[in-house]
Amino acid sequence: MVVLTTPTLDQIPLLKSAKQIPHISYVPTIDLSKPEPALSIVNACKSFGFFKVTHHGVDMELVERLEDGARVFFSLAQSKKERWAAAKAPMGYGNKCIGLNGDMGWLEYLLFAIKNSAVDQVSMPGFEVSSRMFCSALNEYITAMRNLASQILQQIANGLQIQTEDVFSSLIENEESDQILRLNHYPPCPRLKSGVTGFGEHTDPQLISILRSNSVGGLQFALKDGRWVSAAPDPNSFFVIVGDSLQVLTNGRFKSVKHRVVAPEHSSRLSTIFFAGPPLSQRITPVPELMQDGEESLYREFTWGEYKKAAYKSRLADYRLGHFEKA
Ligand code: GA4
Repeated sequence: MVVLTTPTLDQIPLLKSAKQIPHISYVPTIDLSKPEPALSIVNACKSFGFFKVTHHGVDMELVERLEDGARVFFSLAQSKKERWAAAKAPMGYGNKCIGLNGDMGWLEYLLFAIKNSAVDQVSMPGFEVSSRMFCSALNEYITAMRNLASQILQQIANGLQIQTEDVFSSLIENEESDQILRLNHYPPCPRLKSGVTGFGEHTDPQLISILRSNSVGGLQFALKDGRWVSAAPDPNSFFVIVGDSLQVLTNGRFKSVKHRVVAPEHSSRLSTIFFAGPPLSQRITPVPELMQDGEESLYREFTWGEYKKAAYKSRLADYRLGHFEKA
């Protein structure tokens, strides 16, 4: 029998000086309905490693359906939710424990591996009736996120003046592409402590991640100078986050951005993140068309599968690309 021990609040770390984190006065915002967003996207990736997209064409009714399903799931009895935990780790339901190496945060979540563009078998004990509807919302949402991610990656190739427009997007459009959908629920945190870590600082290993939340804030980004800023929630937009793999594919022209979430004090934060990764066998190496004469790769060659394996051996805040940098 698997015995699950749930960490208590006093085991969750506090974010240093989280209270003083100012709101970022300017979030780079890309209106996808306007012509030629490529250069603005590339500039945002270079200067910030994140940006927001508006007029993205994603059906907000679908977003609501997914959020409703998530709310129903997270309000199930703890014992029911945990029946969908250990057997699938690191996928499935998780409560306060993040990854496999002792990281903890003030949240519960669902992680879905995506196989052939759809969630890998959702069979949730105790959630059978709602799970069919939830599953179709999940799959429709995944399709929408994949299309959005492809569109953004194509614009990135255009903005970098790479002739092969699909050089990045083709990596995530393959049936074998390794993608994850994550639903995070941050319950209001008892006011015993403030600045409790919801999800600790980290960079995402994939190419890009697309994050949407309800109207409860908490998301923070590290700027280039190391200062942390809070991003006001914007339920109608999507945040796009540069991941480690895109850093390597651009030979460091883009940097993956550190981000984290501070636990909410009064209301529940719900967020959904789509992580766009390539097939496991894909070599992650700088795009030749981007390299200037005599420019060498800053990284040793590796496949996405190798990077992912190394990521799962690391702690959340580790600088994972360090192992793959050339001396
Ligand atoms: C960070 C990005 C995604 O949420 C995630 C995370 C994964 C997990 O929660 O299982 C990891 C983390 C993330 C990077 C390092 C390892 C793996 C937790 C952790 C400590 C799903 C992913 O792909 O990498």
